[in-house]
Amino acid sequence: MCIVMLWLVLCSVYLVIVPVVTANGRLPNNTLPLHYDLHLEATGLGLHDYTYRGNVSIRIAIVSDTNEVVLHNVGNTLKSICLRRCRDGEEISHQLLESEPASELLRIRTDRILRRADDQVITLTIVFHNTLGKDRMGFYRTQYRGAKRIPMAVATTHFQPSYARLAFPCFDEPGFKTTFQITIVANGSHLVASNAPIATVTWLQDGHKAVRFERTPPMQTYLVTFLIANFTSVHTASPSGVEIGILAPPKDKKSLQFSLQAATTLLSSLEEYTGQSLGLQKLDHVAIPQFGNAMENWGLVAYDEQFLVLSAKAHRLQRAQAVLTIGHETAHQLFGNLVGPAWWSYLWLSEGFATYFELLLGADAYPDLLPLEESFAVRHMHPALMADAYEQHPLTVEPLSANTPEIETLFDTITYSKAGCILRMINCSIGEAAFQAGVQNYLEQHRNGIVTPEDLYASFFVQQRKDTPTVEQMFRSWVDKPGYPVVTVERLNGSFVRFRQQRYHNQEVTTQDITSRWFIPITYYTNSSLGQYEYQPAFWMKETDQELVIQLEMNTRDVLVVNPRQIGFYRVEYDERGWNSIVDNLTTLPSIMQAKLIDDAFVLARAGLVGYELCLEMLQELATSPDPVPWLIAMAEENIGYLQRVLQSAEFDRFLTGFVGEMFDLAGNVGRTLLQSQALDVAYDWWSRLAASFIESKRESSIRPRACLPTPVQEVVQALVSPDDHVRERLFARLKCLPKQSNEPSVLLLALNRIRAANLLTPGKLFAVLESLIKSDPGRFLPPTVQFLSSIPPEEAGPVADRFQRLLNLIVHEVTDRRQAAQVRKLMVKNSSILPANFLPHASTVMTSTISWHMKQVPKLREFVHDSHMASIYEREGHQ
Ligand SMILES: *[C@@H]1O[C@H](CO)[C@@H](O)[C@H](O)[C@H]1NC(C)=O
Ligand SMILES: *[C@@H]1O[C@H](CO)[C@@H](O)[C@H](O)[C@H]1NC(C)=O
Ligand SMILES: *[C@@H]1O[C@H](CO)[C@@H](O)[C@H](O)[C@H]1NC(C)=O
Ligand SMILES: *[C@@H]1O[C@H](CO)[C@@H](O)[C@H](O)[C@H]1NC(C)=O
Ligand SMILES: *[C@@H]1O[C@H](CO)[C@@H](O)[C@H](O)[C@H]1NC(C)=O
Ligand SMILES: *[C@@H]1O[C@H](CO)[C@@H](O)[C@H](O)[C@H]1NC(C)=O
Ligand SMILES: *[C@@H]1O[C@H](CO)[C@@H](O)[C@H](O)[C@H]1NC(C)=O
Ligand SMILES: CC(=O)N[C@H]1CO[C@H](CO)[C@@H](O)[C@@H]1O
Ligand SMILES: CC(=O)N[C@H]1CO[C@H](CO)[C@@H](O)[C@@H]1O
Ligand SMILES: [Zn+2]
Repeated sequence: MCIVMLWLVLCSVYLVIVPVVTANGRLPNNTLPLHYDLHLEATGLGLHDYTYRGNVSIRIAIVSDTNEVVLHNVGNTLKSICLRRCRDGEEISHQLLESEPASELLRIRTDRILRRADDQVITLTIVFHNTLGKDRMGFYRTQYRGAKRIPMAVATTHFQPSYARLAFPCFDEPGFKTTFQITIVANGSHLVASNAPIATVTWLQDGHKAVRFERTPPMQTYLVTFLIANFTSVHTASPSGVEIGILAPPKDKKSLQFSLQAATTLLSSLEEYTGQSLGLQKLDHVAIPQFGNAMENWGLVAYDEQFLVLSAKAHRLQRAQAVLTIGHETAHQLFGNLVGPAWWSYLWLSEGFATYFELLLGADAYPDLLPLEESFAVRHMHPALMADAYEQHPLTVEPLSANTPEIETLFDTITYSKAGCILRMINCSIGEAAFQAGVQNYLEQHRNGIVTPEDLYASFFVQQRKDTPTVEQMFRSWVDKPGYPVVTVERLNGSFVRFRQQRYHNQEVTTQDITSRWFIPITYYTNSSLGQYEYQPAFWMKETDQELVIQLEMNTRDVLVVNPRQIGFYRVEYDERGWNSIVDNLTTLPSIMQAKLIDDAFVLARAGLVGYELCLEMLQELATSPDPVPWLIAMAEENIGYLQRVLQSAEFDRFLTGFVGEMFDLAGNVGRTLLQSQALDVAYDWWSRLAASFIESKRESSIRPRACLPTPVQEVVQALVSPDDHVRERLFARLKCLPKQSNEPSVLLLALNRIRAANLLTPGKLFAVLESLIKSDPGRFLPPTVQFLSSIPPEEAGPVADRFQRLLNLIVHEVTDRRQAAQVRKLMVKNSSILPANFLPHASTVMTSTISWHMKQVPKLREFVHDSHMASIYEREGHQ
């Protein structure tokens, strides 16, 4: 049934141009949504009635003649569908072709052809109803404890990437930008909010109210949001006149000042850098119980409570995390919301800029809390180089089909951190002025529009020297293919140096790529060059240069460090003389250089390109003047952690304990910087791991290992299924500090089995959790993971074969002994039907070569450790 309305209002066509991106599962391009009127009623929320009713009326332009209108719908029960010509209200009869959960599509076939010339714009009105679920997708409910610990319900949304279709029928693809006029009917005593400011509130006779919001700017469906909760709020106006609000449960009212101030400062800083206004008169940030992370919903950003609710005594680490998260989401209001990627293939355009700006803005406003260079190195450069060493994906993923689980895998370290690193590399290569101008131009040109990477490239106008690549060439070189190079530096006579490039590989399980080459900005440090080439490249290696001999500004006796400031996205390998002079002078170099050098050394050692003695020598040097930045890098699980697992030597553990002790001495004083606090955290972790055998030392009294109480299975289950990374990390830390011989692996196994039995996580998410578990401490968590995987039947792993393969790939690289290798091989043989044909032989080669490497290296390293004074320092102090 159709209700006749004012059809003549707003029937004009104003087209957003949709680029032609076709791939599997995408919506057809002969219709184009222009505007939504969305009306939702959720009046029972305070009364344990979680149903909601809605109607949506979508104005749709006919781009080319068609007899179908296709959009998304999942889980909404449809009561009526009505199609009308906008111009005169003529009803268009139709039938429903498809509304199956599997396809997620709602396909409406019209009885006559819809004509572009004649019909122009039609209105599709759908009346539906649904229930607020609890699984943090779509329009869902959560709760917090109010006065007297009474549970209070909150209705909110999580739509990215494709869950708007769970809340209401819509064209749920990021290439469509439409305006939204939203009305929400709720209990009169609830706070109701959405993307836009409130336009009118109408009190209804039954004690409910209808809140009508202003029309939004053109925006994507994944950014739509609504909130119904009994929340409190604090507000302030930004210098540019935007009303900033923090919304939270009433009990938190006193703890919102820090985030209110941060949100205001960070927004001003962003507006100043970009020269762009927000496009909305208000920007609210809302603390949602158990949200897990944060989501940049336009004008009403959602956060887990920990990022907005900070008591006066909040730890620096929590404040830093809050600043970074608010900065990230604020940056998204321009990068992603105002200017949006046309398809998930270009997700890096929004996540890369948000990552870049979270630190740029954070360091600008809170320089003591977040030193820019060091924070970038620890937070982004190190993890991105680690992740990108495995065969994964390029930044631009094309083609990419409309498959939600596949799209979700793109929210990873590559899309966030690598993209942030590449943007920073280009900023430093072309200079801040040119970069900022390009960014401003990009936003200005595409305000309210959608973009592809080409649009970004075309926004830069840089006067190039003949021997440098264009900005587009720079970007494409790093964006269109996965991986990165290792640059080999060989000192020739005098100041001549030979540079070579080749792709860095982590002993790949899949094919070896020996042909990829990059445009590489070469920066360097020598004493004679007076800092000239530390940020801006001295020269470029081209994609055609496999090898290049160049004269640098340096004396024969100078130390040469290439990529000294960690700006280039590559690793550097030196010749023996180069490494030696670096080791001899290591402590005279700034800590950011030390960190890069030690990271490269460890990673190259793991790939067999240099010996581990080099790393140990460097550690020994660093121990004489410890600094948190190189420390954090050296102690990473992938670096020293790997070596410790391979060696399995009490003597090495003693050596490490000496090193950890030095770190405590450094970080033990008060007035710590953020990085020092983090370093101390890592030191605690190592201490508890190593402590088992040395606990009787005299340091014991001053350095207590963390409380390590046995964890009940139910708690492990809850932490594992939590969407919050921090909750999981805390669990891992707790599991890690239990003594190895305790029953802890079986607690983990029991928990994993329970998760599987009750289907608490999709197999894809479960594999992702297992991945993070292994990464956090392979020595401890690999065996139970392998044991668990052996019990998973094929039909569960099959549909997420990609993810399964990624997990196996990780496992294969972490195997350190024969017994484990045999178990993993068994797992792969049994599962060969869902693995690529060459996976098994390659994986076996990787494991065999790790083990034979192990046999060769271990005696040498043991000897090194034996002769080292570090172990003896420890002995002396420990037994005084
Ligand atoms: C619409 O999509 C088809 C393929 O599905 C393509 O051939 C055509 O060029 C597209 N048209 C427009 C206007 O984008
Ligand atoms: C909201 O909180 C106020 C004050 O505590 C209370 O009077 C009101 O009933 C609450 N409303 C709902 C819907 O829970
Ligand atoms: C609004 O919610 C409060 C608290 O749950 C409840 O007492 C009241 O009856 C509700 N009002 C209506 C009109 O449903
Ligand atoms: C949706 O329903 C409400 C209440 O019945 C009505 O006032 C409104 O006009 C409807 N909107 C549309 C677009 O049909
Ligand atoms: C951008 O480049 C300039 C040098 O032109 C540098 O001073 C600045 O720190 C760079 N920004 C970032 C975030 O690295
Ligand atoms: C050093 O080597 C470079 C390149 O191999 C050569 O061009 C140069 O003449 C040599 N210089 C000296 C002083 O030997
Ligand atoms: C570094 O260079 C300066 C001048 O350029 C010189 O005075 C100093 O001795 C050099 N230091 C070293 C360690 O070579
Ligand atoms: C710049 C610098 O400090 N260079 C020193 C590096 O170490 C060697 C010894 O190996 C010294 O001779 C250099 O002066
Ligand atoms: C898909 C598949 O073949 N899965 C097998 C993987 O290996 C385990 C045993 O290690 C089998 O139980 C699965 O059936
Ligand atoms: Zn983001």
